[in-house]
Amino acid sequence: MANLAELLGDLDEEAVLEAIDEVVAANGDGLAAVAELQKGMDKVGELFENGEYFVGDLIFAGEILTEAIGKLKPILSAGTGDKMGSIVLGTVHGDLHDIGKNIFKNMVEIAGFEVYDLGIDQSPEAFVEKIKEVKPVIVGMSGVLTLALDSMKDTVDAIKAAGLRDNVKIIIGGNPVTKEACEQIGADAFTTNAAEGVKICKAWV
Ligand code: B12
Repeated sequence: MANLAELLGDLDEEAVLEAIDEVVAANGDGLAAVAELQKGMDKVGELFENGEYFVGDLIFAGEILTEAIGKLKPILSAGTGDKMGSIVLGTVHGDLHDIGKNIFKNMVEIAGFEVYDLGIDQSPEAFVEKIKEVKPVIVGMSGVLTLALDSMKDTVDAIKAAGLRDNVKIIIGGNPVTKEACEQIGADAFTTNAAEGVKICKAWV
């Protein structure tokens, strides 16, 4: 059987999209394919750390992953039935990175959540307005710059000031988040792994 992780690691777009059908047919559902794609992203990350891949390769890997997940979505959501709940998600103010946010978005949508994606560089006010509008169960904040941690704290403070803090669970993600940062920011959970983030959200609803 085609090795999806290896193909994604090699950035072979066409082969990844072809192999998905094969992996789905062999396993009966799309879950094995998602696991393989995650492994492939780990490989891309390792090659980047080793200096073999560059930023452009990371971006391309993110694009292949988005396409692959798009192809898997109808298969994965077929048995999901009702929506699990809604999530307001965004990359916080000052930060333009969104590859990790988009991976989490895709994975949590597959798990059955409805995601309102604000996009990148989102102010605390933008989060507050969207929370008022759609009344989500969960708020997800993403950021990879060190300064994103300050923006995350400002956003939680704005949510508190608007009197909305008790209505939502807050999860933060992105490379710089830690347990200590999570406590200082006042979020309910943190993770540097999208799959773990999905598990946490599922446990909340
Ligand atoms: C790709 C990249 C870019 C791309 C971004 C493209 C895009 N559309 O996102 C481009 C080239 C545009 C870019 C720009 C810049 N970058 Co940059 N970038 C990176 C790089 C190489 C990878 C980041 C990434 O995508 N990682 C892969 C993803 C999958 O990982 P992740 O984000 O952690 O996400 C995972 C989890 O954390 C989780 N997750 C993420 N979000 C969320 C949210 C929730 C709710 C949950 C549950 C989970 C979750 O799910 C993901 C999958 O498991 C990093 C270096 C590195 N090794 O991290 C530098 C890095 C982040 N960049 C850096 C810098 C400095 C910049 C620039 C300022 C460069 C410049 N001088 O112009 C600008 C920033 C502009 C700005 N204001 O944001 C620095 C940050 C330094 C710092 N400590 O603040 C880094 C660390 C590079 C470095 N070593 O110096 N960058």
